[in-house]
Amino acid sequence: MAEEKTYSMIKPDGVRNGHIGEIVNRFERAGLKIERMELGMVTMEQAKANYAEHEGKPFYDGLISYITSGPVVKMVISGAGAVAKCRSLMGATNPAEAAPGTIRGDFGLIMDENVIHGSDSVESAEREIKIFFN
Ligand code: IDP
Ligand code: MG
Repeated sequence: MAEEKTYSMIKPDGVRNGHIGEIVNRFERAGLKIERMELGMVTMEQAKANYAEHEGKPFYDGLISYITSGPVVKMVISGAGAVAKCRSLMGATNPAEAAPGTIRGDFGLIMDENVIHGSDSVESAEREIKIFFN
């Protein structure tokens, strides 16, 4: 499995509900390495760039206001197969369907507040890391 970097972000509800430590712990326990980590707001420009593929969808405006609504934790995470490993630890997009034991399954209830973001490919990761850590 190739060494990879991925971008992950604990979303405003995850930070607000006090899950930073638990989530970081899960990544580390899985053997992934936290390369960079920063608590702060997502700017409107970063939000639009990160979610460009969803522009025009019914949930887009809500998604942009949600992701800019409060502090997030921005992370660069590395390890063998880090992109897929991170997505597997996160669980399904909809917390209502995410398996127990996954981050979204354990800490989320609704699609509008699904706790965490993770890049969906190595190419997305490169693009997203540039957006958040220029
Ligand atoms: P992902 O985060 O698992 O990659 P995507 O389909 O790329 O899922 O959607 C990006 C984000 O947009 C989701 O994490 C979620 O916050 C939000 N989202 C996606 N679909 C919906 C929806 O139907 N209602 C509300 N929010 C949604
Ligand atoms: Mg996605």
